[in-house]
Amino acid sequence: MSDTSRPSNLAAVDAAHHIHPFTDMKKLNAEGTRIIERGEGSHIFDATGKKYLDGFAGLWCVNIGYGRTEIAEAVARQMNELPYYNTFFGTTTTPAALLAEKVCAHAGAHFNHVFFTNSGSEANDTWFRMARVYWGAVGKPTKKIVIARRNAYHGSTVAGASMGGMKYMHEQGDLPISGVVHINQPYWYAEGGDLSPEEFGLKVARELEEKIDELGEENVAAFVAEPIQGAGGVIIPPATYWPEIARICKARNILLVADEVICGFGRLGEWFGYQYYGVEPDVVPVAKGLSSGYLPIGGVLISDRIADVFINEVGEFNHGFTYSGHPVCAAAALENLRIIEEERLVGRVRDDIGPYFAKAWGSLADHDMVGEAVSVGLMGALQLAADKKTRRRFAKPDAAGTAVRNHALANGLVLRATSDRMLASPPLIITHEEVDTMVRIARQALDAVWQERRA
Ligand code: PXG
Repeated sequence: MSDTSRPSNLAAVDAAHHIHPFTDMKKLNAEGTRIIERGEGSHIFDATGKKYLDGFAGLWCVNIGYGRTEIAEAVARQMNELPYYNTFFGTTTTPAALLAEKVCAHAGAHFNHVFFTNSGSEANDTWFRMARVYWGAVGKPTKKIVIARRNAYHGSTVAGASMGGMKYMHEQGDLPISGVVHINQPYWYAEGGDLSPEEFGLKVARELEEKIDELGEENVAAFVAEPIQGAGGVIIPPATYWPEIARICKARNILLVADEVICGFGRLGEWFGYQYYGVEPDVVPVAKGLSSGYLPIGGVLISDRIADVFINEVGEFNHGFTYSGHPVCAAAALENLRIIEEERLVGRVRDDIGPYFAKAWGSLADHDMVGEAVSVGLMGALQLAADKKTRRRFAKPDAAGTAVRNHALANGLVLRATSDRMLASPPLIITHEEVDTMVRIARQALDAVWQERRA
């Protein structure tokens, strides 16, 4: 039996051998890494025994909370029965087929098919190829360009990072690849100027129409966007934005791709973010909350319009992963969805904990350092401001965000900072009392940093 118990020098072992994602390794090795050992409900515990309220659900994913033994048991059962088999050569497995059925059941009548991947990045790289194959098969082979947005996040693989709008990612590895162009994001606080949020929402949505017309509708395959940008800072679009985007995609005959990797599976109080915004996409990449992060699994839902073409016209789609529909990951996802259904967690977010969170989190808007405190469901952001009246931001926005995050962490709350926005995305099972604790610690952190900055 392999030994995974913790040696006393684990931090040194990690520093010597482990390259972390999105991490300055020299800095991390100098500061030392935290070892997370255990999770229970909405809490995690580090190796020193310190307890943290996880206001971020791992990395936007542990929707059902930690320590759910039902999942461990479902996984163990599947491991013992069939730890692996592929879905390539005329075979399937019980969990893969049942999961495909269940995911589609929540997605709306026009979604009846899913292609499984291991992650959100792979889901985005998968539909990037699918979209081009689709248009080729329907006699429009020049429709190839994907329009995406600045400050979007769609993953770290080549197509995913290209469609993402993170400049610091594009700078590494000569991205974006050709065939990907970016338009502005609906970030009113930072970029809305004198326009009202509603006017600004329409203006940035119409950039899509202008870009399609500039490129030629016959050259554009798809537009991709997160219903609410996650890693970019929980950018909640003005109410005018999504209906206008949907209108334009329909009018110009381009595929609408809603990247639901974060918003999917209940975070916004609906099964999917597009349902919250009342729009009907053609393609939906998912991951994270599909298994609540217990095991890696993602997928791409395709609407009947696309599935019909793939099934009846394309023949073989030359694409797939060894672990597409992995039976153990699919078993974990199935059990996760069963729990979300049985405990009515989506309705709980919509009717109970979401409104409670909105009120509690929104109360932070009265803080001198908070420009806006916004949320939808259990996805929230605090915009830090040097002068909230003029929407002036700190000269060093990253430093302000990091300082608030570090204060919160020291006091037992995990919050994420994207530049000068503090992000919250707690497990869907978080209690009212835990929300109160989150807001109390966040306020203490804001107070402390506001004092330091003014000192
Ligand atoms: N799309 C969206 C909208 C995401 O948020 C991905 C795709 C990629 O998924 P995978 O499973 O390949 O990581 C994501 C992932 C952050 C952070 O710092 C966010 C993500 C990943 C890592 C860090 O907020 N989101």
